[in-house]
Order: sequence, then structure tokens, then C-alpha cells
Amino acid sequence: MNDLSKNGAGTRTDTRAPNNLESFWMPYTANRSFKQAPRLYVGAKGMYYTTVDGRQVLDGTAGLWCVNAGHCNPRIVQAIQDQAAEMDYAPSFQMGHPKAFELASRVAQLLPGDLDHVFFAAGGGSEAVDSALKIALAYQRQIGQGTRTRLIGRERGYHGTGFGGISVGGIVANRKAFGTLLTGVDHLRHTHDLGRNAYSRGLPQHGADLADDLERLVTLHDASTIAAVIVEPVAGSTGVLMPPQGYLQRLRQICDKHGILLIFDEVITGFGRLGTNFGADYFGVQPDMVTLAKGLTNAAVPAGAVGVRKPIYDAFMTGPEHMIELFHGYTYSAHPLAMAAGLATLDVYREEGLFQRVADLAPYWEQALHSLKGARHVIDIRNLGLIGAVELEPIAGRPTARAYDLFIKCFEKGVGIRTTGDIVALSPPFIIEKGEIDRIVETLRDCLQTLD
Ligand code: PXG
Ligand code: PLP
Repeated sequence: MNDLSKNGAGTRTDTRAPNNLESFWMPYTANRSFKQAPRLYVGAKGMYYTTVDGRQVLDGTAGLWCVNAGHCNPRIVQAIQDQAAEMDYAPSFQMGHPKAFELASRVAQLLPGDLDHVFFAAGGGSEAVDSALKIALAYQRQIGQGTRTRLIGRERGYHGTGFGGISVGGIVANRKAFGTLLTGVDHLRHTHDLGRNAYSRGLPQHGADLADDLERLVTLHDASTIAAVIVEPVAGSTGVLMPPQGYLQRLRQICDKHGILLIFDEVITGFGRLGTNFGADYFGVQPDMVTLAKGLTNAAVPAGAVGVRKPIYDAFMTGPEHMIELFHGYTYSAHPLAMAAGLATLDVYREEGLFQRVADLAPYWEQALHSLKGARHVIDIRNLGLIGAVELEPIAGRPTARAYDLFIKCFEKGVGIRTTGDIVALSPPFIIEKGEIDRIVETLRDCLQTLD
């Protein structure tokens, strides 16, 4: 309490002074290291950020996997500016505004099969995930399967940081400090297998049988207790894990056999990252729900969404018509700025042919990344669409240290990368040029050479 009580008017004045970085408790950041040597971006355009000291940094990660069309696309900027002036906010509880319906229709048209209804979350993927899990539970109850209350995630899964998301997620650091989480959750085994699959190009060959782990959980809990399974088609945050060939198909079959809903968390794979509209299209597997965020608005305004199959929506459209069917939503669900940004973003994707561009660039991307095989400290390279990962041998007793050093070195050389554990994760905007791919790879190679 002493520290808090010191926080008088004088201190507050100090915190407003330029360069005082203390007050912002930064998310997922080593706050003390950062504040000693801050890395600040003040501008962005196309493939590049501008730092506070005027340097250009090539964005190798599209922000956090989200700025798919590149930064400050003029059309998206204009749409947001116009919307802010025309109507800043309108509620979506018992009221509506046209762009929300338009964007829902446009997203529904893009989604595969009968995924034809869209629920808007507000802040991003975490809320989209919470929404999807709640819809799954409510749906089972709605169709008379109210004993199906269990949710199944996967080890090493990342589904954002809400209580729902961390409960079905499988990254220990995201879970261990936060108590008992949601009860009644279980996890499939993860699919990462360097022993058998290292240096796979595209999908790894071994591991489809890991989907049978769902049968083990069904045997343990009984299908009548399981509402839904949620997985990322390609696991991103945990270090870029591609599904083994046939794995997702098998998971779909087992879900069908037992009446379990299959949710694809497409927060990263949605909107073109694999060169198709969604991961579901790439893999040819039809989920019952998808969670979306990031590329939905090109990250220019926070937004999340859940795409649901028609029978799920229809199951709620019963009872007296004046009654609310689903007691769930956010103040900022379908926020006008987000809807305007989303509509402009979909226009840009279509008119600039950006999803096709990903498909066209993917072989070059694969070739360039895999040329790092044999570079110092590298133990695996993975790729799919415009996603890449380079896994490093950790320093004994100091996990993550080597990748962190690499991240700092690349940043100093003007290339932005992400690291998670000792894995480098790459996910550039779709407007990247081949020369910029080369620059990312050569910078990695040079920096790896100088690392301990
Ligand atoms: N699901 C998935 C599959 C995600 O990748 C979320 C949900 C949560 O979205 P929000 O918008 O609530 O953060 C994510 C987010 C990284 C990184 O560097 C990845 C994410 C977020 C921040 C960093 O890997 N993914
Ligand atoms: N907390 C309080 C006190 C609120 O009144 C509200 C919304 O009305 C919320 C939280 C939820 O905020 P949001 O709808 O932006 O998620």
C-alpha cells in the first residue's frame, strides 16, 4: 500500500512528462527491460513502421498477424474517417445500423458452406472465442443436449486471454497464475513432433492419428458431456504448428460421430493468410463455427466475430418473437468504425487480389525460409501460406533468451520479427515484395551468425 499512497499529485505530473514510460503496464511485455530501452513506433505505411528516432522497420509480422493489407491503406483510412464524422456510435442491443448488416452479409458470403450468420464481438479474438464457447454451450442446451457442458481445447493452443480462452488454451504460462479457470475443460494432445516432422515444407506428414486423442477423451468423459472442440487450424502464438496431413479431417469425422461441435479459431488463419479465404477452405474441412478478428478490419479498428452455421442460428430462433434469444453481447459489438473498416478492408482484399497474392508468393516464401536450414542454432523451419517459423536450439538453462536476442538484433537492423519461446514467427502483410522476403531472411541469417 505504501507505494500506492505515494502516488500523489506530484507523481501524476511527472507521469505526464515526455518519456516517462512508467504508468503504462504493458501487455505481454518484459516491462522493466522495455522501459530501460524502449522501442517506439510513431508511424506506419505499407510494409514499414517508422520509429520515434526516424528509422524505418520492415514489418515481418503484419503487426501481430493482423495488418494483412499493409499499414494505413488509404481506402481503409478514408472509410474510418468518414464514419467517425457521420456516426460515431450506435448501439447494437435492440437497435442497429446498416453497415453491421452489410459486413455480416459480406463475411457470410466469404465463409464456406452454411456458415451464414455472423455474431460481432468487440475487442478482438479473445471476445470472439468467449462468444463462440458461450454459443456452443447455449446451443447444446437449446437442442435438448444440456448435459453437453464440457469444452475441449488442445495443448499449446492459443485462444486469447479471456477466461474462456485461457481455459481451452494450452499454454501453461497463460494459465498457471489464474486459478481454476473454467471447470469441465479438457485438452487434446498437441501435434508438434520435431523428431518425425522437422523441416517439413507445408503440412507435416506424421501425426493425423493424434486426432484420435478425441476418442480417448470421449471414452473418458462420454460424448454426452462434451459440447465442443476448439482448435486453431494452424496454431500461431504457440510457435506456428501446422496440422499434420489429414489431422483436421479426422477431427471433423470424430466430432460428427459424437455430435460434438467443431470450432475453428481462425483469428490468424482467417482472411487470406493461407492464400484462401479461411483455413477451413485451405483444408477443405467445414467447422460448425469460426472465430475471426485481426484481418477482419486489417487491425485498423478492434473487432471480432463468430461465424456460425445456419442450424445453430436457427435453433435459437424459437420461442416468443419479442424475447431476446441469446443473452450475450458487448457495448461495442458491431461498432460503426469497425464495420466501416471491415467493409473497406474486404474491398481492398478483393480489388487488390491479396488472397491470391498470398497463394502466388507462398512457394517463394517457402524456398526463402528453408534456405536458412543449416544456419547457426536453427533446429526446424516451418511454413504455410504466408506464415513461417524458425525454431532455435534454446540456450541450456535460459529458455527464450536466444530468440529474444535475435529479436533485438533484427529490430536494430530494421526488420521486425516476433518470437515465442525460442521460435521466430513470421507473418508479413500480403503486399510484401520478393525483395523484402529476401531481406527478412538475410537479416535473420546475419543476426543468427552473431548470436551466442
Ligand atoms: N485466437 C487466436 C488463434 C489468436 O491467435 C486470439 C484468439 C486472441 O485475439 P485478441 O485479439 O484478443 O488478441 C489470438 C491472438 C503472437 C500473437 O505474436 C498472437 C495473437 C495475439 C498477440 C500476439 O503470436 N493472437
Ligand atoms: N462493466 C460495467 C460496469 C458495464 O456497465 C459494462 C457495460 O455496460 C461492462 C463492464 C461491459 O462493457 P463492454 O460491453 O464494453 O464489454
